[in-house]
Amino acid sequence: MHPMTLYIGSKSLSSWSLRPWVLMRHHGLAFDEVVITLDVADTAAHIRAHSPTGRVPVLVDGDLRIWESQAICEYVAETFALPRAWPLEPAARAMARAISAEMHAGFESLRRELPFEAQREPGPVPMSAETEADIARIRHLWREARRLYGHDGEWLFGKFGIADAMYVPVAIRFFLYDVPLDGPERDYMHSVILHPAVQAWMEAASQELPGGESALERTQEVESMPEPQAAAEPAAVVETVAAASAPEPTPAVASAATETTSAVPPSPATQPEPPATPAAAPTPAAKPAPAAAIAKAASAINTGAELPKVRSFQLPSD
Ligand SMILES: N[C@@H](CCC(=O)N[C@@H](CS)C(=O)NCC(=O)O)C(=O)O
Repeated sequence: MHPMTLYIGSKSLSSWSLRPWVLMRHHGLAFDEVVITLDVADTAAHIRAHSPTGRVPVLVDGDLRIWESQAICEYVAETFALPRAWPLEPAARAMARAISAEMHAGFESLRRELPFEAQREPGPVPMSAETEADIARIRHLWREARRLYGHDGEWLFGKFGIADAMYVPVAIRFFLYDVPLDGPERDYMHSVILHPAVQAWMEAASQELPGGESALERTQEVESMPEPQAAAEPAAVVETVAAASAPEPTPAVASAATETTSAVPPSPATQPEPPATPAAAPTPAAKPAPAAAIAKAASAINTGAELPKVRSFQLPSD
C-alpha cells in the first residue's frame, strides 16, 4: 500500500516541517517525504500545488490532505494510536497542550532573532530583551514539565510526545545559538539533539546547499536509522513498519505541477538514486559544524531497532 506523503520545506530551514516529521520518525511510521526547496523563485508555486495555505508541512493520506504542523501530529497520533502522544493524566495533558499552543502561537521574538538555520556554525548572537524573555519562559516551561511529569523518561512529559515535537526546533535553536542553559533544560536540549531522528534531519540539512542547487535534481532515499525507544514503546503501527521494511515499487512522486501524488510516472529528476556521493553532487566544502557535532555525540548512543526507510524526493525548481 502506498504510504502517506509528507510535504516539507528544506530541512536546513523548515522548522515547522520538522515537527510532524520527527514525531512520525520517532514512532517508525512509514511515509514518503517530498522536500520543497524554500527561498527560491518558484517556492511559493510549488508549495501552492500541494498546500491550501501556501505553507508546509502538508500530509497527504489517500484523499485526505492535512495542513498545519500540530494538526498533522494530532492526525497521525490518532490514526496510528501513537502511545502517549499526549500525556494520559488530565493535568499533564492540559499542560502539554497549553505549552504546545504557546509554541505554535508565540515566541515570535525568538523565532525572528534566532531563525532556524540548521547549517549555521553554532555560536551566540546579540539578543533583545524580548528574546531573552522568550527563552526564560521556555526554560520555565521545560523545567516545570520535567519536574512535574517527566519522571518516566527523558522527555518533557516522560515519553516523547507532541509537546516534544513542537519544541524540537527550539532545542536545536538553543544549540545552534549557544544559548546558555543548565539543569534540566540543558539535559533536555541534549536529549533532543541526540535523538536519532533529529540527527538524521540535521545530517540531511547539512547536505543542502544555499538555494538548493545540490539537491534539486536528486531523489534520495533516507537511510533507515536506529531508534532506541522503538522497542520500549510499542505502537499500533507494527504492520505499517513491517510493510515499510519490505522493498517497495517505484514510488508515486508528486509533480510540482499537479495536485495528485498517485500514478505520476517518475521523471528523470525524481528516479531513485543511491545516496549522493561527492562525485554525484556538489557538497559543501566543509561539513557544517552542527551536523558534525551531533553526529559525533550520536556515536555514544547504543542503538536499538531499525526504523523503516523514508523515501525522499526533492521537487525540482523549474
Ligand atoms: N502554522 C504553520 C506554519 C507553517 C510555515 O510557516 N511554514 C513555512 C516553512 S517553515 C512555509 O511554508 N513558508 C512558506 C515559504 O517559505 O514560502 C504550521 O504550523 O504548519
